[in-house]
Amino acid sequence: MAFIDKVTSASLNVVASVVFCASVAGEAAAAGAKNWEMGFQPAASPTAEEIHWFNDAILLPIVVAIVVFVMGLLVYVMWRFSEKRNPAPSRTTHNTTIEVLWTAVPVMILIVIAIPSFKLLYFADRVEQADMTLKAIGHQWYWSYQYPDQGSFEFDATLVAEEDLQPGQQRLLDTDNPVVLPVDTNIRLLVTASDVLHSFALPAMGIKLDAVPGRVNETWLRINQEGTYYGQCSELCGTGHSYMPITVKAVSKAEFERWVTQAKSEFAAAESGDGDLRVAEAVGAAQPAARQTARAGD
Ligand SMILES: [Cu+2]
Repeated sequence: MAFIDKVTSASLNVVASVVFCASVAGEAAAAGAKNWEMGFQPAASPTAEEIHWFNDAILLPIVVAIVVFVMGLLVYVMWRFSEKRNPAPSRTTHNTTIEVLWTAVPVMILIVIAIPSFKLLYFADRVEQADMTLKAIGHQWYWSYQYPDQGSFEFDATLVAEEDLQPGQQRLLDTDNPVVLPVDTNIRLLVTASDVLHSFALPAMGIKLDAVPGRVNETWLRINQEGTYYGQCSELCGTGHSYMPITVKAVSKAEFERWVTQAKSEFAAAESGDGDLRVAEAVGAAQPAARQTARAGD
């Protein structure tokens, strides 16, 4: 008995230390991607948690089973029907049973994948009760952000150049004005673009949403841990495509309120020269000119 007790307590210790290491690693890794990372970044929002579950519980087992089955068949066929064992091959070309099977079984596998997949799509689509809204606008080549519920201030977030990087900042991932968001808050995320297609991608939140000019796409996030999270534009949008990263600083609610107060005054000056209005005016001005040109050509 004593031996069994020792073994049990030893194995419990191992389990406990593995769990502890995993949770510590999870905490450290929450702040963005790591070198040589193979899997997903640790999930920092409910959508990302659901995506990880979908991958680990549904997709991976199915993929592994298919690979093992097909590899097994191949090995068996190579062995059983080699020239040595099967010198006079059969001339069979059709087999109804097996043809029905290899059509019906993949269809059933796709249905098994589709049901949780659709559930997940609807889960990520929008949140019932949003506590605040963040609007991200893609430009060539930076993102700008609006906080309509906090006084509607807006700012641009541009890449920190390599020579300006501060200690702890990541090359090609840190921006001069990180998006500050509160943890444990349902945040509605609206995404659009001002010029060409961009895509707002934030792996730790399970978000990848197209930014389409003239259209607003919606999703949501609820960050469950303070830290810095990184994302990138994920739609080829021109030569500066890789230079428009997304830096999110998740802070406590109290810290967020402090930041809002400071950001309102900081970005108010920038807001007085309304960039969007100027674009609208320029577009409006260009249209009559284009029509006149067309008429002149008639
Ligand atoms: Cu882009």
